[in-house]
Amino acid sequence: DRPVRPAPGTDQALRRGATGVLLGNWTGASTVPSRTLYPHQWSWDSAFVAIGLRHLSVRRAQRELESLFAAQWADGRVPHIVFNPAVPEDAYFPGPGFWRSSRAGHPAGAPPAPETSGIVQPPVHALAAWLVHRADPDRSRRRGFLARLYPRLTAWHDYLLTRRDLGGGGLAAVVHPWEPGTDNSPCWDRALARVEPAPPDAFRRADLAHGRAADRPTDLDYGRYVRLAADYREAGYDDRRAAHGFALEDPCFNALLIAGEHALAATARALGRDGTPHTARADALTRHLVTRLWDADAGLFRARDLRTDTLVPERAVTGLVPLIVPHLPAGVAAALRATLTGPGFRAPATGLVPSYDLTGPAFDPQRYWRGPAWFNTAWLIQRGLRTHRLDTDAERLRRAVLTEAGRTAFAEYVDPVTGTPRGARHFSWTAALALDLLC
Ligand code: 9YW
Repeated sequence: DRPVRPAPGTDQALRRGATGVLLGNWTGASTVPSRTLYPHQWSWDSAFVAIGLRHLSVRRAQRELESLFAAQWADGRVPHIVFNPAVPEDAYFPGPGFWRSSRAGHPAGAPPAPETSGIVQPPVHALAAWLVHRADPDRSRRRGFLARLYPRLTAWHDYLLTRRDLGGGGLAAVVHPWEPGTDNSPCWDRALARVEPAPPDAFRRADLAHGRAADRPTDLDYGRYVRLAADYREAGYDDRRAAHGFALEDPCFNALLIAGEHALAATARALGRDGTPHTARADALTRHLVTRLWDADAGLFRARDLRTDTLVPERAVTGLVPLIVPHLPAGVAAALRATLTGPGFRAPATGLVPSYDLTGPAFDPQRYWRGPAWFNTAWLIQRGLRTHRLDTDAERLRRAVLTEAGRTAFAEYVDPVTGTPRGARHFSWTAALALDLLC
């Protein structure tokens, strides 16, 4: 008997497809975001992947997070890339030879192995660890999963709340456009314009071998990314010594930190400890987020540029992600919902959420974080809509994620106007988060 193939477009076919992507991108200890474009382990990708993997194999989901945290630095930072030593240096730029993390002696304290980058990505990990635990609490307890991860997660958040409170206002700052995970978002344009680009012969882009140039950041962007990263490296990745020519407070990054503190409170309680210090931190962060980043006139949160101490005028999806914060002041969730369903963020062809305001001056439907719709932000926003009991909107977004993930063969991102898939296919977090929304 031949196995019956599920009809395309059904939830069963989607589950099978998503499973195939996650199995195919698993390397034995972690998952690559994409076999072609991103051949190492990325920090927030791993957290999203673990959230999906828990429905296939709780053990693998645990492993995904554990392998990432095995590369944590002594100062608590979790690096944005953990390099696979089996992958050649030229497969991805900037590779281990650029970051040189294992170079002995710098105060940030990178491990001697594996090689990693020196910057960070949004802190989705505490939430992911809690969701992985919840998938099979008995098994989690038997393996001591939460007990082992909890001190590491706490050290990670401590790093962000101390060394990275560069503005002194109680929020964590990002010091490179790769840190918020939204590399070339128009939100970073003004701050980046102040950065002297590295000369073009200082780097060789590996991404263009696998991605269309029109879908990717420009060479000028890359010149500035390289300059900022090299400057940080030369300061020993020491936040007290680094000049940080780029320093901003991103609403998505900080909202995830808040959601993470709530997850740590639950984690502490599950371990028989006191969760209130985490709840207190979440509450304080929520107050700072609203005070420093909420823009009532715009109906969303904005990034704050710490070099000018002003809010960045651009409207991006990252300003809507704080919907995942549970205790927002009255009216904020409703205002975010109104923005989400208004002309700037309702993507006509897909029902997904564009990465940047459709009516904004820098909108580009193809180029990476300057317009295309991404699945991780849609997943976060649908979770946020549920948090605020906006279930009809959440359900609509959930269906859009499932439909678009299946239709595009788990694309990295999608043109929000035409629905054309862009970037990589068989992209891990697209598969993982679709799987999560099916279960
Ligand atoms: C790059 C891996 C990463 C994501 C980021 C995304 C991109 C790396 O890919 O950055 O080479 O530009 O912007 O969010 O974690 O999927």
